[in-house]
Amino acid sequence: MFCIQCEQTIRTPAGNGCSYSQGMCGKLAATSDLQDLLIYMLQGVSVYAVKAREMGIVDTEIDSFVPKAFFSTLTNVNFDDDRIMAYAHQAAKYRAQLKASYEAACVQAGVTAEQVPEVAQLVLGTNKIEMLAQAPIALLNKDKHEVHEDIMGLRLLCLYGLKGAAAYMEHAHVLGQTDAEVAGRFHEIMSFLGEPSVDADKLFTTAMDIGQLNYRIMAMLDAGETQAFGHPEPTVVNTKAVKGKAILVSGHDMKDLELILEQTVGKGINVFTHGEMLPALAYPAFKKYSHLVGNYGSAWQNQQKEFANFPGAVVMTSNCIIDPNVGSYSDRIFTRSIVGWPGVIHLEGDDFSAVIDKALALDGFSYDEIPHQITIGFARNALMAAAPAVVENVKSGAIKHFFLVGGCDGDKADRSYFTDLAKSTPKDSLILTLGCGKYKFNKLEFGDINGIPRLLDVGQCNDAYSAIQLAIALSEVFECDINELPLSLVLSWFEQKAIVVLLTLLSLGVKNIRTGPTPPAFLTANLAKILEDKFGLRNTTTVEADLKTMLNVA
Ligand code: FSO
Ligand code: SF4
Repeated sequence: MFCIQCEQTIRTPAGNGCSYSQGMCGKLAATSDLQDLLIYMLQGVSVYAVKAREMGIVDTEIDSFVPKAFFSTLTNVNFDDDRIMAYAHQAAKYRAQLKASYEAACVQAGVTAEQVPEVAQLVLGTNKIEMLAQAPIALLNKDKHEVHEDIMGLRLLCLYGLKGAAAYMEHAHVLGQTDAEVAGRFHEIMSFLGEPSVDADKLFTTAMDIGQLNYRIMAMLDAGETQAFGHPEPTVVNTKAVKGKAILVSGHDMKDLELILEQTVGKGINVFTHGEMLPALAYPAFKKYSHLVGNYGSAWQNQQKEFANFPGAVVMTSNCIIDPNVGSYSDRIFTRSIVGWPGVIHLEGDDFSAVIDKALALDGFSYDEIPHQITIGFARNALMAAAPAVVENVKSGAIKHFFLVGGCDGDKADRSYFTDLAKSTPKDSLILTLGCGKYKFNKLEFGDINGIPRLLDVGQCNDAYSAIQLAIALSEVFECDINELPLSLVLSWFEQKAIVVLLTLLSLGVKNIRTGPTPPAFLTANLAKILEDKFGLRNTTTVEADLKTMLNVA
């Protein structure tokens, strides 16, 4: 196995990356190898999707399948070998289908079908033993002794960035948002990455293209969410237990939350959000459900404790899942869509009765905790509505600086940087949050500036789109470049969604972003230097030193 896609990857002087029998996340070598083989097969599908498009053939089912199956290979998404193998076999079927359509179209047009690269030619093994024997051809660093480490780093930056974009494509697709042009571009990049390039310039340009593509995808997702559920509005949310039977919904997929809420009406079950589902509580469409009672718990890395203590059923609609056997709740957690854990019940379709039955059979909370309330819901519209007041306060000098502290959480001790940073920001500054990293400090009291809360939660990690819109709006009002705004971006990265959000920001020309707690292990010192020279991208240092620079830079 070789996997180096997340922040917790194994780092040793001899070489970085999880490469022994098991990754830090618990992913076994066989699962990792099968995931690489799946990616290889998906790249082969994309090769034919590109060829088919040249002949005017577009298959929307396959366009949606490829990013969805790719999503299953992100960190903490799917640990179930059988499911990964099933995706690979489905990819083989789709590839054959596209190949047949392409070749038939060539015959009809009187042209010779083009030769396809090796990545589109593999005859996939029929069982696990055969597939594992094939895995070495798909190993991401298989030619590490032949290529420069910077090239390897750039390839991985592109592949992992595209994974993040694929995840957002699937989130958008669930909400009915697809775009044939976006899918076409996605296939082109997927196909390009299937023939490992040694051209640094081309790889760098591709990384920026992935960032641009993801900007369009985040706009699609924003449209999907707001068209389906309305625009988030500032909302006070309880974060404590409420007496009664209970279901906890985690992950990013609000369509699942809606189905669960509809199917639990009148059943005497309280529904709670968890992790990245917290922002759902701010959408108007969910406010009609009085049994959606609040948020329980915090970010993904605490789930083994929080799910173990939750006396009801748990649904993981997307990342991040970790071993449910540790907290002994594997019999009451359910996975959806691309998520998988061996032995855990996986639900397809729209029927959640298994979850409801489980929740009814469990005790639920026997007590009410004293409520603790937080305010959320400052996505695009709410931010824009607040923008005139914000502008006034900037003009009067009451607001001097904006901090965007976004991204993921994790359990490393040095992530306390983000709590310390938030606590140390000056009282005349606003803090925007997004992603699950906010749980480090979102229950603290930050006060307000002339009625504007100092802590404004924009939403999930994909709601970076809303934050970008606010920055663009402010730069228009103040007639300056985004980089001239008194705005500092600090990203706590963990996995591939954060990588693609970073690529999007860089591709939009946003400079001086800080990332932490540690740099991606696949970025070599050379690449980090290039990104610093070109974009001012740098790693977090100490809160004190960073704050000084951030406030001066403005
Ligand atoms: Fe967190 Fe996990 Fe949203 Fe990520 S739940 S870590 S960036 O998958 O998706 O913020
Ligand atoms: Fe290691 Fe992260 Fe890959 Fe898991 S996802 S194997 S922890 S690099």
